[in-house]
Amino acid sequence: MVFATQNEKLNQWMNEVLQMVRPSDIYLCDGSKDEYNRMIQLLVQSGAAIPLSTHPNSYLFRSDPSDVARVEGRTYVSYPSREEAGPTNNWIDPDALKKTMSDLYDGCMEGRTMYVIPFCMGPLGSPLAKVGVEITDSPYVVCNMHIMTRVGTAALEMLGADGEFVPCLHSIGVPLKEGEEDVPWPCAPIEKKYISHFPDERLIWSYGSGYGGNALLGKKCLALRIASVMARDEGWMAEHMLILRLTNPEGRQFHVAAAFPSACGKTNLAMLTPTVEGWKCECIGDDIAWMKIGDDGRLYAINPESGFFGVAPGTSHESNPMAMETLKKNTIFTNCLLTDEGDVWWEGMDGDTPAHGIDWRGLDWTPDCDHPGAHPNARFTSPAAQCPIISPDWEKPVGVPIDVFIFGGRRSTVAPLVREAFDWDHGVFLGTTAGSETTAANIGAVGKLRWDPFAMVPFCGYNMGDYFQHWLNMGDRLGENAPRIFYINWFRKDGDGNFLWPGYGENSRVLKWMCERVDGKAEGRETPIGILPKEEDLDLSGLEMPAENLKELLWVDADEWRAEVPGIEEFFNTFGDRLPQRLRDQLEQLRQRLG
Ligand code: O2Y
Ligand code: MN
Repeated sequence: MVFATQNEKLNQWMNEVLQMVRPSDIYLCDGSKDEYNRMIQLLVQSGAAIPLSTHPNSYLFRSDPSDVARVEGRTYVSYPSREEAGPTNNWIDPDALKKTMSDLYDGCMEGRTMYVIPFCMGPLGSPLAKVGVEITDSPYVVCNMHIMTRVGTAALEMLGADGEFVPCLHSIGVPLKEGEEDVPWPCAPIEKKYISHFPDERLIWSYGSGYGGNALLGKKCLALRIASVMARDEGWMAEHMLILRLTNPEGRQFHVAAAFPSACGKTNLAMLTPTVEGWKCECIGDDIAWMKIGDDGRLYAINPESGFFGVAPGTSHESNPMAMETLKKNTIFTNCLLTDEGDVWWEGMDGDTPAHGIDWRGLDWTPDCDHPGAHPNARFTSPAAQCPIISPDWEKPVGVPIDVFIFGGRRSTVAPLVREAFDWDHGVFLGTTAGSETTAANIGAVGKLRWDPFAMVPFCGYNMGDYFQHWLNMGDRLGENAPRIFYINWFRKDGDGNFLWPGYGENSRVLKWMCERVDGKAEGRETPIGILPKEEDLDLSGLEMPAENLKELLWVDADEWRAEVPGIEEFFNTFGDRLPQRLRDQLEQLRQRLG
């Protein structure tokens, strides 16, 4: 081996991988700026990265058209028994999966450099932080990991001689034969892609994709799928949640953690610009929260990431001005349109649509093309520290104390704007029954309800029935210190198909009501499905909204809710006897309250 670290276990693993993948070179990342710049220059020279004229130190990448998003169908959670993975995960027996993947990994880095990326998830030195080491043959992954995690020497120091780390093996799966020319985005065909998790071993093996969550293994693979298992075993929580801080005009701080299925505006809420007078919002994280009970009995949250991997289309100064500021420099763009001025553009951005550009596939594009210029899952990777409203405490090692949990989903009917759970068990019931209607962005029928408990279906590393029980257990331990739980729906529509609620910054009005509930200042109104604000409880000052809209937003129709119950029951039955009895009891209580 060319180098060794202080950590014998790491040395041994690197050696094993080295023998298997047989790279032409090996490089240990130190995490420095200089390293990032050298790597980017390499990518510019190879034609994979395009420097932008308009954003300092920022680059555009175009992926292979077959490699544009997380591939849930090729993502596996591998335990000796299928039951452990549960009904929401793809499963293959670990021996069989390892055999298949070992054959693929055999010589897969020939002609390429094997990069070793030590990284830390969570602020360095935090009691909640975890170390991972990703081995990859993709310099694009190295650059993205630099932004999304704390890479390099500091992570190795944290690991020390006998610290534990999560081994994350990644290959794009395209060895380069001598003299063979590379392509800008090498990757394997779909049937050879595997995003595999071996939770019993705390091990990740990813093959064939260079994109996002398939390849930046600290994010969904480690910080959610593997971490959710660690959290269950160690008594903490790894959740698919943004974290934000609200400060009221009197200076009292409230910390909120919120989980939504995709396409519900999670990044926008994480960087909210409040419209409600005197309230301030700070961002702590936009995607993942790790939470542990502190010495005072409260639940403390950290953001394990150090960057945002945000979806570009739809991001604008109207929907998310803070994200637009964040991505002005030091940003990697993937699959956006390149304008003739050397800028990036995507559908839903403010301003004029460019008359001409080069689309995400590298082809000439004009507005009359029948396809978008940017891929709908085009991304920006930006340092979180660049967000103008990043909280000064976003890297506080102990985290921030959570007051409020929010779950939500996209429903055009039935679900009101906001409701509060009666208690913890009812809140867990609301999280379990979270779901969204499918939109044109999903595959399949539009408008069909898709269950996504806690927005964790693609990310829970074990049987979700047990995961629900873990939530109940955490509530038992938190007791009176448990955060209050709310459920929102920003997306209710009127009979003509128009959204009833303006959304974006106006969502601060709903958050204000939640904080007032925590503060004991807002009374609310009991309904069979939870506690709703009375119409006068919501601060709508300065907002022009017809009275009938507000009525409809807060309307609870018992008949409509009774019609929901069989669907919930059917969904619950998919978990068999792993579904906690306490959740069946909640369903029964709902049925009774509805009469
Ligand atoms: O397509 C991908 O690989 C990205 S998915 C993603 C990225 C950032 C935050 N959340 C998600 C998600 O799928 O929840
Ligand atoms: Mn996410």
